[in-house]
Amino acid sequence: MSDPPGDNVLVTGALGQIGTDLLEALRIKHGLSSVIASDIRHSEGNKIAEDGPFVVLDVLETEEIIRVCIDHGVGTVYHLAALLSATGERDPDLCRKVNVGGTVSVLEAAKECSLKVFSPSSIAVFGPDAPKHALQDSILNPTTVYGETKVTGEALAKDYRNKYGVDVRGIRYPGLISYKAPAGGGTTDYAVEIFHSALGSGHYQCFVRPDTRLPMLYMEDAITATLTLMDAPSESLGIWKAGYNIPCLSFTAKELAEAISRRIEGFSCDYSPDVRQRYADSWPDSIDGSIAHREWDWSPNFDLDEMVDAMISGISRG
Ligand code: NAD
Ligand code: AKB
Repeated sequence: MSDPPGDNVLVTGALGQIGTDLLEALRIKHGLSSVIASDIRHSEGNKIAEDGPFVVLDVLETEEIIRVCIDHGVGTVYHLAALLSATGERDPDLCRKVNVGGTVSVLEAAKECSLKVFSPSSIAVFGPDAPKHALQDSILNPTTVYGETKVTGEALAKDYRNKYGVDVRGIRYPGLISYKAPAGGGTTDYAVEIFHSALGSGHYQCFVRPDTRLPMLYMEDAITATLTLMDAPSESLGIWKAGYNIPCLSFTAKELAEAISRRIEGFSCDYSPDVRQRYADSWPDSIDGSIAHREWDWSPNFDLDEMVDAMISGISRG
């Protein structure tokens, strides 16, 4: 493989929930001008993206990705552009197009320019036939189109590694909880929205049942996991490097609401499940992240109470 165009970093889908936090962390780590944010949308209003280089980039345009990488001396791509589960199930064709097509474009650019790639997967790779505590090698039979695109993404990553030597790494992120950007149209969005409602009106109408238990993680932990994986020496990573289960939290919607009630007097939550309940029910309650822990030595810092405290103080600070 040839040398990459440079050492800079490109983030696709940078205006989204993860991109907003990851961009900030990458700019602290590598320097403001070394990290190029990109999205199909313009950056107006996103303070973090506007602070450094930004390009409008559709991930379906392979030649454009290659041009940006050459022009900006990029060596590593964090590929976050995608449609999440709720939005994806509303428009399955677009979900396949963006999630699978976008990943192919980024991997083609990586092959062409010798780029290292981070391409996230999701706990949505699992379906109802996986154990409720899903292991790294549990069966992948998702019943959502979004989940199918994530299984395909992991398979593509393995294929580009085996055939072309592209270094692609990924994490099966659980539901991520953060306050710097809104959640982007997923099933786990209730775990973010509930905080804004609690601090705003004092009431939240939750779109899943109170006993809905899912794997979750505070965003700061997800960012350190991502950077730790990308910094890990290649030889320490085994066959799962395209989609690691990671150690994370697991709690029900009711447990989350109760943790918030203990901190915000008068907060109330009622439950009115919609179609997203079906997606949540098809996913595991928790995942086993012991392989990730062993291979690249990572575990979360925030438990449920610490996450709730951090969210309330983050939103309250504005
Ligand atoms: P998000 O929806 O908040 O952000 C995605 C971004 O992609 C948006 O800013 C959107 O404008 C952009 N985008 C959409 N189509 C595009 C295109 N054609 N070209 C360029 N940009 C495009 O999503 P997120 O929560 O930041 O998720 C990022 C990645 O992490 C996705 O692959 C998602 O599946 C995965 N993930 C997220 C979570 C979570 O809880 N946030 C959990 C598991 C996996
Ligand atoms: C979603 O709910 O779609 C995402 C995910 C778990 O992949 N947060």
